[in-house]
Amino acid sequence: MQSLLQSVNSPADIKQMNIQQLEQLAAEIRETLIQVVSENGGHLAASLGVVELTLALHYVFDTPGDKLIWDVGHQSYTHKLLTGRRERFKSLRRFQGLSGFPRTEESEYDAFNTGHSSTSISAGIGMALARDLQEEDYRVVAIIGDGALTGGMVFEALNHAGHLGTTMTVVLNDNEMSISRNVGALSTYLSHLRSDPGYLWRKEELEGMLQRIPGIGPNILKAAGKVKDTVKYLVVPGALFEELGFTYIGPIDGHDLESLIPVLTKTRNMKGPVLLHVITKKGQGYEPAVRDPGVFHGVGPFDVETGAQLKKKARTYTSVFGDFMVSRAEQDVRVVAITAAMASGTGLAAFAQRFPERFFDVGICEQHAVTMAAGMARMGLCPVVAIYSTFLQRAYDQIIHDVCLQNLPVIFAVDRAGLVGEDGPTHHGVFDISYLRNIPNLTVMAPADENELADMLHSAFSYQSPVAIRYPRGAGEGVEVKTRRNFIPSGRGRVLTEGRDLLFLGLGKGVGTAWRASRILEEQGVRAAVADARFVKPLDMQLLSQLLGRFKRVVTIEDNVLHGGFGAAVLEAASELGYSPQVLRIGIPDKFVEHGKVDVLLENLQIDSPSVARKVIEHWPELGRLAGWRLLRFGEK
Ligand SMILES: Cc1ncc(C[n+]2csc(CCOP(=O)(O)OP(=O)(O)O)c2C)c(N)n1
Repeated sequence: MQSLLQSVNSPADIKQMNIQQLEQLAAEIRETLIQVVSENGGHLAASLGVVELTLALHYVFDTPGDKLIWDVGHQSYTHKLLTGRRERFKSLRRFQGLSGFPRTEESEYDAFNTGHSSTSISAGIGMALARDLQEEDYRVVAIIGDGALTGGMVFEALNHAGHLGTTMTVVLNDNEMSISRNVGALSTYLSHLRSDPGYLWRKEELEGMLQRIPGIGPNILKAAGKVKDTVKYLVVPGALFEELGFTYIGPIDGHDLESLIPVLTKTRNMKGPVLLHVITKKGQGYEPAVRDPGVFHGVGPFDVETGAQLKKKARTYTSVFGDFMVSRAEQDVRVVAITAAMASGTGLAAFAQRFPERFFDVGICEQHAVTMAAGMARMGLCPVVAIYSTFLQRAYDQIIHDVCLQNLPVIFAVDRAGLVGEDGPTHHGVFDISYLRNIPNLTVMAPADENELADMLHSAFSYQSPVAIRYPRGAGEGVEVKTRRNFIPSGRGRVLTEGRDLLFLGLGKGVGTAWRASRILEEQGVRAAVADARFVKPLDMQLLSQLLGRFKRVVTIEDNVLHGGFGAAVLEAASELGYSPQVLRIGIPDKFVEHGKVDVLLENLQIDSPSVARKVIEHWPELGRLAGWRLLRFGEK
């Protein structure tokens, strides 16, 4: 059969197709998605679930004039294939290739950049208001999952949209899944809507029945407002959304193009806010993904035949955290664990199984997670909140206002700190040191290896004040995690190797980089001391004072932005201590870092070990002369 996908260069090309052709196209798209993601890794299950929905949206709406806003954006692969990016699709998530999320810089069809969840309705309202004020004529459609619907911003936006009455469409893509199974009362509400196709009919029947009751009949709906509300909540589909001012349509089968196309065409001409409830299956069309949508939510390279992942699992920081939590909870009944829809990503799955009554998945609600933890700490529990660095940005005020201002002993396990790789700029965790180290009462630390992470977690429980421990994605340094835990006093760094010519002061992953750079320099006769700062707040002022008294050349290394980061903290401390060393700060420059493998990004930013060693010599040429000409060349390929 001739490939249809090969003939699609823009959405205009699908508008001529009939349903059968669209169905064939859907099958070809699925094949492409599976093939490319099996090689590059990516968000497969969500994308497979919206193939027909995406086709129908592009069939009915006129993009890029009409605006499609993909919430989170991880499900936008089909959209990319249909909007002129088919030939580049093989480069998905690769360095300098297509992004895994919508990017306005990448295509005029991407109406808004997304990556963090629950933003699409707010952005859509903004666009719809701009359209009306500028007297333009286009449609705005926000496509949001039932998982993303649990985020607080969505409620703020729904509340506002209903009040404004602005014309826009919200497509609720309901697959019952967040990354894991969706949680919350709203999720239960949606499942009622899903499971009872007789709702519409029942409502009519019930109203008819009420009309017939003598005495109360005709007036009941008017007179007994409360009764009506109760009845309505029970029987009108989508009453919750209707009450908020939306016209609710659905639920409809999101894999059936024959329903999707006419219903979307109808909503296209409706005034005011409309919510179309679409039911889909995560992973649709690929058995392994349907069977295990959590694993195939964000998956590494895999074997298409079996669905087995190709990379062997090395011991990660995340798993060290997960194991620590289980053993700590065994010893201390006050320990509770909180996640914002990332039970498995944060390593808390085993904890959840073992201690279900002490495990809380709040949905995609980072703010709520933090303030809830504050409440628990206030009452004597020991809450540990595990949130990725990038998503913790959402809860900044809650960290300050609800936790730190009351000096409550909440422990923040800040996973995915530093560069995260293929998910790119929306997901890199490169700001947390800057945004946390200025908060009074908060201790901020970063382990140099897996064992240090376990020791830091262990120690944090004794500090009796808020603590944030930030650690990177993926495998650690390959260090054994000892069974005996060491207590690390607050604000105590350590020297790893002595040296003569310069001091490397590393934080977290920066310690390993420093160590490897020092080995390269050592081979060339330059002797560098290496210290593991461990704390960015409080800094070890005593150790710093000793070291700054001995070293004029200091290199700080971190995987946070340089602005306001660890190196900046060291400069401030040096100034306070009355030292003025020559400081070379290595870290993330003042720009958003693209996607790509972490190693490739580090090399590209010249913050990998060979680049650091080379920079040291460029910065202090006298060290190069000391060691001979070869120094100027190392790091070159
Ligand atoms: C603020 C924020 N927190 C957490 C995440 C991680 N995350 C990405 S997708 C996702 C689940 C989204 O579920 P849903 O919206 O239903 O989409 P589906 O994948 O089921 O299609 C989560 C928790 C995120 N992107 N943003």
